[in-house]
Amino acid sequence: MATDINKAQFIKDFKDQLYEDFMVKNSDATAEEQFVALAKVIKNYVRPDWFRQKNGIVADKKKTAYYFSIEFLPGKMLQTNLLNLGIYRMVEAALAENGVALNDLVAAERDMALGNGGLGRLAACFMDSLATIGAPGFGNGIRYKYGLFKQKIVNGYQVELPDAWLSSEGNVWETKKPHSAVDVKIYGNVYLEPHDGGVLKPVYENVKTLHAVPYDMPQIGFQNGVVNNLRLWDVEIPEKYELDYPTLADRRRVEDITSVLYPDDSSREGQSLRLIQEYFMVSAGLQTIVKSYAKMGLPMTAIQEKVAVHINDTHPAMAVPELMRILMDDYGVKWSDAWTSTIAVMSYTNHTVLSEALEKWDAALFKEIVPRIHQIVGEIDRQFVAKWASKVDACVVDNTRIIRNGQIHMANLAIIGGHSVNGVAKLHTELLIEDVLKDFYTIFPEKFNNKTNGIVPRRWSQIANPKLSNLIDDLIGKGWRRDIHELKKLENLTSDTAVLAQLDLVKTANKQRLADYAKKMLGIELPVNAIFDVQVKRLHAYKRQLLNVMHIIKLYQDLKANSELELTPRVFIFGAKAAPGYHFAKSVIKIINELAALVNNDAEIGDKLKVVFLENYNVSLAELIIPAADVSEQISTAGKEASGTSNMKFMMNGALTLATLDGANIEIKDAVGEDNIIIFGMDKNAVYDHYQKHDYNARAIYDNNPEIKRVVDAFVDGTIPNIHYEGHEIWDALVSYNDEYFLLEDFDDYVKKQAELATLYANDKQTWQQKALINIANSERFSSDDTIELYAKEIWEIN
Ligand code: 26V
Repeated sequence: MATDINKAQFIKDFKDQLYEDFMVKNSDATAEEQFVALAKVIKNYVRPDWFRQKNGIVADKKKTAYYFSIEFLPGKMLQTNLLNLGIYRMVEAALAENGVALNDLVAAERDMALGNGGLGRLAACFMDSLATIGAPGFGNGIRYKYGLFKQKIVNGYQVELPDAWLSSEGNVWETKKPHSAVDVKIYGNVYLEPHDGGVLKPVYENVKTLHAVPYDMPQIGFQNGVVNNLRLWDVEIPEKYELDYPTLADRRRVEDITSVLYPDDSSREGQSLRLIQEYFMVSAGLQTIVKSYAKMGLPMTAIQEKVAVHINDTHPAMAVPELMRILMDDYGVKWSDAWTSTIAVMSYTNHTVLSEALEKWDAALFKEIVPRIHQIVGEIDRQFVAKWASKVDACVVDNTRIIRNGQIHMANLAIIGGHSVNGVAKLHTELLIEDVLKDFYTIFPEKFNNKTNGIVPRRWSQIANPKLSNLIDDLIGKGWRRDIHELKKLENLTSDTAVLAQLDLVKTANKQRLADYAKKMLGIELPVNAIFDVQVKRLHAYKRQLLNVMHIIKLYQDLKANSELELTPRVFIFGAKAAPGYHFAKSVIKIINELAALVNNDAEIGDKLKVVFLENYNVSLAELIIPAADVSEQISTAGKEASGTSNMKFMMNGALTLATLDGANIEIKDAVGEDNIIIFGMDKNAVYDHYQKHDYNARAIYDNNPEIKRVVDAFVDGTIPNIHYEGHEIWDALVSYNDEYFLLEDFDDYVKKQAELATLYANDKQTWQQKALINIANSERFSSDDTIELYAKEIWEIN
């Protein structure tokens, strides 16, 4: 075990590795070289456990869960790996004795950003938790050459640059496994040919073959000797398939398959690419899984006893027909048996209620790219309709079938082809049942269940917030580092004024750490006595960054009207990437930056208000920002945010949540009690009421509420410079197009609750810290270890 390694042995291993890789002495090595050497030493330490877990699956015939996801967003791995191996302190000390600061090596690692937001970050938390609870659970995804774009802000605008995260040698944590490569067939024609005994076998013509090569990354459990595997697929063109791709352009198109996450799908070309990505990942993963199951020597019709496949959002939903294909075409299983097995193997998580994010494919395109899969989907759809047409209303069948109006509905495929559908927070699951997937619920009520999201506590406390962690050690001992539920003990200390004062000191130190970063990046001085009010998440209209902006405009206008106004100093911090094609979201970024320039440079405003937009929000930046927050902004329109997970990270780090009753905010409220969270605005019923009655009238609010009018007009009246175009776009969205996300209706309550919390912060810091402590204590409820335990037991039935 790695925990047995002592300092002397470690330093020898480290120096040998530096010598082997770079022929350099430690004293001459760069931080990058030292990082690579350290990572390789760690990989050597875990290799025996990693190997045992991978081989144990066949040898011990263990049931294994495979988590299929188009996104994985782990961020950096060095600290997590050291911590989980139980050698963090030893390595840190040993390196220090040799003149190396571990933090410099941490800084040298690139973020692995193969994801866009909550979906990918959740997958990364789950990988850690699966290993930590000791469950055999392997990840399956794509090894993108470029991560999500790197965001730069130029003249206030978002500019997207490629994120070339892989060094010339690749990713140090991965191991390429060429001998485990498999072939994936796309395009061409398929027809079925009768064979002996009436069996139909597919004959392929003119197909193109993609060679899928896996790269494996160890997923280390927390101090338990378990190392799971995250397998990411890359594409290659071996000599034997060269003729499939005669021109350079052909070869480039193949390379594109593992080039970027979510390629622009505004053209048919782009759509093809996305569809090929999805099939590539699903087919390569499933072929491997079935092959390894076959080695167990058990009947193919019992595969569900050893294999669970999870479809994370709809992108891997082709796993359903692909497993059918492999079982029937490659292993001769008959349709009815293959179907029984497939349903038992597959399960699906829905991560959004937004209809534009529920994937649909043009059936003709689907048929062109994956003709055999198209046939199988057609047959699944035909049998589904035949079975249910006589049992339920025609419109129920119409709303739930897979192929409709020339489109293939991927969520429908995942639901029909699996045994479990889950939402990611209580309200979200209710909405799936009552609204979004209502017709499915009438057919398959037994498939529906809730699994509220969680976060991996180690990264979001011990790693992100060492100062708070040390304080917690002093207060309740170190047991919480292993068992997060021990955080509950902190509730006994909420009236200890000395503890509250210490908590305040820790928060201030974390704010200073962030202020130093802002100074370095933006040259701006942030006053750490101010409230740090933070909103970090993907930029989307439903998340309502714009509501936050409107509040800032109001404060600015109030101060300009009366410079004597008593106002608790406030720093508003934003971090957000906008999808490259999402025009509105990009306009909001521009407006935030122009508002920041206006406010920050106004001498009259001084330190009372500061606004910063920190570019390139990613996991590492989250680890810096979240511990520094006093206020966590979770202000989506009720009913729209499936769960949210940064809300959980903020509470774990002692921020107070300012929230609508949406997603997991509701469960946070249940955990901390109404007095320790600030709730505002319409609830889901109020929102749905407007939908039903069609009675929302943004123009009337604008006309009748002078304060709102003043704020909204600031977008177009020159108050904020340089936003002529964007300002009108926003004004129109709010007034002319009737404010789809109800900002105007929620504005007054939001402003009121903001003012109340500011007063509390200014007048009664002790009560504030008391609430913060209650939040930290109760964040134990949101550990992804517990969430994944429920997936393991209730969905995958693995040990
Ligand atoms: C993605 C996109 C991308 C392009 C612009 C439109 C759009 C709209 C929605 C989405 C959602 C993708 C799925 C997703 O990331 N959902 C998030 O999943 C988290 C983990 O369950 C959850 O905490 C978040 O609430 C949910 O938004």
